[in-house]
Amino acid sequence: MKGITLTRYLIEEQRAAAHIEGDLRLLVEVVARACKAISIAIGKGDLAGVLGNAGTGNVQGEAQKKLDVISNEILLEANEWGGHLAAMASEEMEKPYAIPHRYPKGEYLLLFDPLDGSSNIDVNVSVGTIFSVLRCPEGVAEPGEHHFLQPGTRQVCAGYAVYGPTTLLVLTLGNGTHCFTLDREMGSFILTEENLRIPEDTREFAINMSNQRHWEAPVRRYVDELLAGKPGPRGKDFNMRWVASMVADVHRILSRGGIFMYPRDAREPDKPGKLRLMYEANPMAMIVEQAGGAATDGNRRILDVQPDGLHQRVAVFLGSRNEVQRVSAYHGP
Ligand code: P6P
Repeated sequence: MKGITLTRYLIEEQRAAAHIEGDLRLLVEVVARACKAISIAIGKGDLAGVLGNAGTGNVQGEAQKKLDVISNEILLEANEWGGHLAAMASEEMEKPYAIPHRYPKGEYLLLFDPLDGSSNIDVNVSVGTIFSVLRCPEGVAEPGEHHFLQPGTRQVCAGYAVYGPTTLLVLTLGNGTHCFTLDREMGSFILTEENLRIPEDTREFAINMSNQRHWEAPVRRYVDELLAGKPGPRGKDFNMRWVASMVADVHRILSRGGIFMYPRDAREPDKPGKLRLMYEANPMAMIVEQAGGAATDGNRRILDVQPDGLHQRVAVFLGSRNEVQRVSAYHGP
């Protein structure tokens, strides 16, 4: 398995399963190349003056980091000319990005959170890029926002790059979840783990405990039972991790199991949660399910949610299947 580059993996997948049309292979390679460029930009940090706030806000009303803007531009510039996309959508942009008329269009829609967890960037904690790929509906030359509003089950590809001690690319094309490590000397992503599997049970949970008083009853019950440990109803002790960078928390869960939770809470009762469905929850849910895990919003499978807005938010419970099923069961029918 060692030494297989992303390019070779995609060519062999295309030959074996033919479920990867040529343009999808090109799309994945272009996104991977953009993630390499983002990794390099992040790695320079203060030396390149790319830390700190950009002095602008995004559609979410969040202050943009300089690297949020830089990462978004890297992904747009890398993908707009290749002829594989009909349009793009980003957490950093209110409306979809139309492919300039000077370039050919393709059949895919690319959605991304260019730099997830960017509040961590200034304190040198792992951050990442999350992306999701949908098909553009037949015959649509100028896709609008509504053409993106497809349930997560329609994704043909999902992945993330995590910029940590190493830069990793985790990818699914619907045929398992696989991990590639960036060989910085070669400049290539090398297949380092094929068919990742999330253990069905775990002793580790990830949630921002400071919000505990704002949670709904089922989440409070579930977490209280975890905290009660061996003497409590679960009969075993649990450990907790919270990086506050979804990509880092999800990658740990893919690597050794766990449950990640960002429930809705009373701080903003009109919002169903903090995380965004289209370019955070959906791609992560596909990646996790392809690795044998589960992902719900407490009541429904995340991938089944019919979107009604490009930037809509959703509650997220994902990871080890038996734990996700338990906390979802506490939410009732
Ligand atoms: P909190 C990062 O801002 C993010 O969108 C996710 O990556 C992360 O899981 C979550 O928000 C952290 O939120 O409220 O704990 O800072």
